[in-house]
Amino acid sequence: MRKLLGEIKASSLSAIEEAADPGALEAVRVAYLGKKGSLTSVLKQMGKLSAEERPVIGQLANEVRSAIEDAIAEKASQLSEALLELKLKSEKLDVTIPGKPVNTGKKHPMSIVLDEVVDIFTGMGYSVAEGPEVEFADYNFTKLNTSAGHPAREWQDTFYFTEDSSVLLRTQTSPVQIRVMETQRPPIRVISPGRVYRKDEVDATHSPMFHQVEGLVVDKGITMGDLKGTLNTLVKRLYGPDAQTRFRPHHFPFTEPSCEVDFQCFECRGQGCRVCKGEGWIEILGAGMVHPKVLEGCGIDTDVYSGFAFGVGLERLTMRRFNISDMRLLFENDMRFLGQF
Ligand code: 2U9
Repeated sequence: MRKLLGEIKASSLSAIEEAADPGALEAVRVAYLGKKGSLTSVLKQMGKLSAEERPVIGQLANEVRSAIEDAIAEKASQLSEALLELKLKSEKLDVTIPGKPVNTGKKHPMSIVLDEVVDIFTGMGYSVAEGPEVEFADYNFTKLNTSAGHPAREWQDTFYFTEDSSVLLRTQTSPVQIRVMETQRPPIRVISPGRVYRKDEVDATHSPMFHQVEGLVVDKGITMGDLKGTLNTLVKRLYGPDAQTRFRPHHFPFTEPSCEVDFQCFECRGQGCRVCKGEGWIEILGAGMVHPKVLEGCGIDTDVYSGFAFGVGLERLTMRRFNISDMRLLFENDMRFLGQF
């Protein structure tokens, strides 16, 4: 048995030495130390030995077991080191390679301008009001002094949902302000940005969907002077302190008196050029004093209160701000265009 143990030791140690990978090493361990391993079967026969031989052979067997276990542990650590070495070599990392550029998004030019407009008006104490894009004709037209039969209510101008023309896609954000006046008492200072819809063919200056920013102030003693001061502030903050404005009489059903506001052409300073089509002035928004019928319809006493309102197309504001000649560029989402802002 002593001889057998010696052979087991010698053959196991050489098998361990030859194991090329962790799998092979485990196979060697099972072959010698496993339940049916050669050392284990020798130990099982210890009972057959005489009382004198048993402790001697037992000690020898334990020494052989320890030697095998130590050799396996040593080999395992050698193999894992070699494996790590191999991995490090094959996965060599070049920290000097420049990183891949990360594409960060940018604000859409209309968002840039809208954020500026919101900033300008919230700075003057206004809040921002929003409302539904699917509206009642009552709110979009009737309450804005635009009664049945008015040309703006024609089927060829407005997207209606119902045969009786009572539900539509809003053509302006004014209904939002009607709701504000119905639920809040003056003083009122709101702007209402949002999408609006009109049956227009797409071209360089028209789209069936566009964005408006409307504003409304209702308080005691509000005059056309407040309106002019407010819109001058808006235009100068957007287009620079030198921007000049011009107020022309106009007509809207919901304001009386009404006006259109132009600002002096930035290209020719009023001389007339290609940008302003020889006019010297560029139309930018519409405005006026809120019609007394509109105020009364919302339960506001016109003996005590008056108000002004204005409306502006955000696309037009953006096109003027960045000198963009075609509205379609704002909707096409071409990154070569949008990346410039
Ligand atoms: C209430 C009462 C009155 C909003 C106004 C305009 C004049 C105007 C146009 C600008 C270009 C529409 O986007 S556009 O096509 N808007 O000219 N809008 S006054 O008047 C209101 C709003 C709310 C309760």
